[in-house]
Amino acid sequence: GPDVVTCGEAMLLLLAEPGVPLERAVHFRRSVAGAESNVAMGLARLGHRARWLGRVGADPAGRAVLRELRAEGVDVAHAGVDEQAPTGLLLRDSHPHRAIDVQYYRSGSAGSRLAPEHIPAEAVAGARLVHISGITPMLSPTAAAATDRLIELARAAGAEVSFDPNVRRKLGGAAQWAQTAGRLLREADLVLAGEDELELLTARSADEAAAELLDGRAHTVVIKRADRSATALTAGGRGDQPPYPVPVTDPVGAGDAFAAGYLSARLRGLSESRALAEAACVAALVVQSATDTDGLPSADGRERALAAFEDGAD
Ligand code: KDG
Repeated sequence: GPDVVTCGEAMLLLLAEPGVPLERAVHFRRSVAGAESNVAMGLARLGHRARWLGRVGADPAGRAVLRELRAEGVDVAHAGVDEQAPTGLLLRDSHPHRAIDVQYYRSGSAGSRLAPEHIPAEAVAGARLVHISGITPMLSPTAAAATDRLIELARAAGAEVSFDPNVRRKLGGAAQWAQTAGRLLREADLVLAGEDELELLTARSADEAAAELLDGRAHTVVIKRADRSATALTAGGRGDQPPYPVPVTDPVGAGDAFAAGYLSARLRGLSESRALAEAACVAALVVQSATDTDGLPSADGRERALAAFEDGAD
């Protein structure tokens, strides 16, 4: 079985040629988007057994998504096909110095029709970690119920639950995010969240939110900041990680890469400070290339990059 299970909506990504606004773009590159499938891909590249759960349509886009995930070594044995609804589509452009224009074509998609009955217990059996994001429960009430079922199954399997809110304002208003993803924050053993996300979801400062979560179920809260630094808070104290200075080509996917880097280190039993360094390293590699996933390193690539970053810091 897999070490890690993720669950969400994977979409076909059409990425406009660099620097060209979406409505002017002529050439598009086809790739796969989806925060949770990105994390699965990141972990698979780093050598872990990662499974993605979710639904695609019975269409060419769905077959392309599953083929790409499979080719990356992601286990899609329990991914499903919806005969009645299309695969979600994401159109975006890419520019290092302005906000990226993201257009979703996903309402009523196969992925958003995910429901609890699509998550069989055997899909989670044996997993050490289940990673979820706030996107999935925002897609539909049935997808929210599927997320709850996954958490129940994780508990039954003795797996840890990690959670990244992944707030995307196009998917709902602040109140809806606070309600839906706010609840999941309190269900997670490990939280990886943006400072602004913690503020939005809890109406408190990120430090106050983290302290409350640590008083509850969470053993670790990692706060990611706009300046790309990160802080891990645990019962034992705090650790800070500066960002590795790299030129940013395409920032999308940085959070997923950070999660994959961090979770990989924790799965390997490494220290909190090493996990933060690996997370920052994997994120720094992803933002230097196009798409959400092109720059995701192998374990060897991560080691070489970390060594180079540490050299550069001397
Ligand atoms: O984290 C990157 C994601 O935002 C992207 O892949 C698309 O999952 C996605 C979403 O819902 O925005």
